[in-house]
Parts: sequence; C-alpha cells; structure tokens
Amino acid sequence: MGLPGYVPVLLVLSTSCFQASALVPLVLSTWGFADAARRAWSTLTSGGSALDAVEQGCRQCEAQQCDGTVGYGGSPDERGETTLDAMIMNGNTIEVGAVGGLRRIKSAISVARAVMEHSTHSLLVGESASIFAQDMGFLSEDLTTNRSLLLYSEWLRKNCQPNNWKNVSPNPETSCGPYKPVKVLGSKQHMMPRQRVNLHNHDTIGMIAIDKLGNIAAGTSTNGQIHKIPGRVGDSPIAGAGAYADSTAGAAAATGDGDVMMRFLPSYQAVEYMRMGIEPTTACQRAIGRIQKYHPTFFGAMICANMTGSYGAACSKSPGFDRFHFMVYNPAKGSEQTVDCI
Ligand code: SD4
Repeated sequence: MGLPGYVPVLLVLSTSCFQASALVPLVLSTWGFADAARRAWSTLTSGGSALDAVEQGCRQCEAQQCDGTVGYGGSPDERGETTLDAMIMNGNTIEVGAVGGLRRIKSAISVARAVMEHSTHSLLVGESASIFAQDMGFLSEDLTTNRSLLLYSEWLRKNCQPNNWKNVSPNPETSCGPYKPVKVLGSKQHMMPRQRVNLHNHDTIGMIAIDKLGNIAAGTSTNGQIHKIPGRVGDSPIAGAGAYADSTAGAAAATGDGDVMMRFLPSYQAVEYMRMGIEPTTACQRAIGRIQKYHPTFFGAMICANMTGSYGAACSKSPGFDRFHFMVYNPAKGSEQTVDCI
C-alpha cells in the first residue's frame, strides 16, 4: 500500500559496478605472516565479509604477537608499557574505526571495528579508548610480558638508547630523561629523530580483503615503534596513512617508519593512483617515491590492490632492507611473495 499519488519504485542500490574476476576473492597482507593471511582467507571463503576477513586476519597476528611488533608484549614505550594502534576501513561506505595508544586490551583490531560499528567517531585514543573497549565488553588485561620487560630493562641499561628526542637537555644521545627543551639556532637543529627505524623494530600487519561480491576492506594492527615517547601514535590507525579502501578504486596498506609515512598519506595516494587507472605495483611505487623525495632512505613498504583483484607491492631501499615480503591469497594461489625495493 502506498500513499495516494506516490508510485512505488524498487530502488536497487549498488556502491560499485563490480565485475567478478578470476582474481577475487583476494587477501593481501604485509610481511610473511602466513597464519594471519590464511585465517583471513578461510574467513572469506567460508562466507565472511571482507571486513570479517581483515578483522580475523589481524586478530590472528595480535594473538600470535607476530614478530613481536603486533599485539601485546612488544615494543615497550619509554615507561615500559606496550600500547596498540589499529584501524579498519569499509571501502563501500568509507567508514573507519581506529584506536591509537590503546592500553590493556589485546585485540586492538576488534576494538577498532567496535569504534566503527558502535560510535559515530573514527578514532579513539589512549586511556579513553580502553574505557570504551571495556564498555563494549573487551577484557582488560596487562599487555606486559617477560619479553617486553627485558626489552625495556635493556634499553634503560643502555642509557635509554635509542630514543626519539631532539633539541633537549640533557643530551638524549647519551642520557636518559627527564628532558627539558633547548633552543638551538638554525642548522644545528636536529631535523630528524636519530632512532633508526628498521626491519627489526617495525612490522605492522596491514591487510586488504576483497570478497567475491566486490566488497573491499583494509586494516592494520601494530604495537608501534619500540621505545616511543608515551603518547606517540603512528601511521597505522590514521586513515589514508596506514591503510585506505574505496570500492570504486582499490585499497592500500603501509608498514614502516610511521612518523615519516603519516605525513604523506601514502595509502590514500596509492588508491587515488589506482583510481586513475595506474596498476597496483606502480601505484605503490609512486606513493613510496613521493616520500623518498624528502626522505631518500626512509624505511617503508606498501601493498596495493585494485577492484579486479590485481595487486602489487613496493618498498623503499634503506640500510639492511632491500626486499619486502608479503602474503597473497586468491583463487589461483596462496603464497608468500617478495618484491625488490626501489
Ligand atoms: C608505526 N608503521 O607505528 C608503524 C610500525 C610499522 O612496520 O609499520 N612497522 O610507525
């Protein structure tokens, strides 16, 4: 029954003109975190959505403490605490949920999803994010482990080296804090933190999933930079930096020196390149290349996929890092692949 004068119309809403391709479903993830990629793939192929796949895949890494740089018990900050950054993005609706500096909650990616699904916000941080998580039913528990305690005590024993301070007193290259700012004139100023961000202290899981209906999602999870100044949030929970997804173009995710990478929004940039028809490997390379113009040896890598399921990756050559590993699952294969850095 309609209102008088109104003709009932059936509206079929579609967010994209998706054409099924032999390359989807697809799961693409950073580094060789095979169990995480497999978990995402099995979620997708057993009827889960792209968002479910990204959540379950990243959750697997959080539980396994992948490389010690995802999940609890890794990368203690300057007070010895592990805090987590994560985000998830729905490429159909351009909704994002993210957490930064999350304390005492192990499954940061699921809290990120709860931010997206149970609030109108996109990013919650710190203690307040943890209270939100508890209210949403997440268990509050200590994220410290013997390993994170050991990393922290070693760092204290080495006079708090390396650290992320500059232009402070006492000299941060030789002493622990507390520090006070010092005014340094002109060229004497440190332009970059001295801490070497490299393969051994940075390994975020970034993940892209496309289901067989062409729904795309992306996400990240990490415990961030080791020995960070408390309060530091990296690129991983920032939409467009750590990851980005748009079902009219594709998705990308990044890993590496987040303090540098987040200034360039490389994931957003790569998705925009793909929107212009540039193929994924080149899109990743160009997004990396824009950062290299300012930071020629920064440590970072990206994965990119377009809506046909074509995918690629790129990395920036930096000391000790010239090949990047990533995981691919699609109907043709499930494998770890590598790419030479540029
Ligand atoms: C960060 N980008 O917090 C993250 C860490 C990372 O590979 O990617 N590691 O800076």
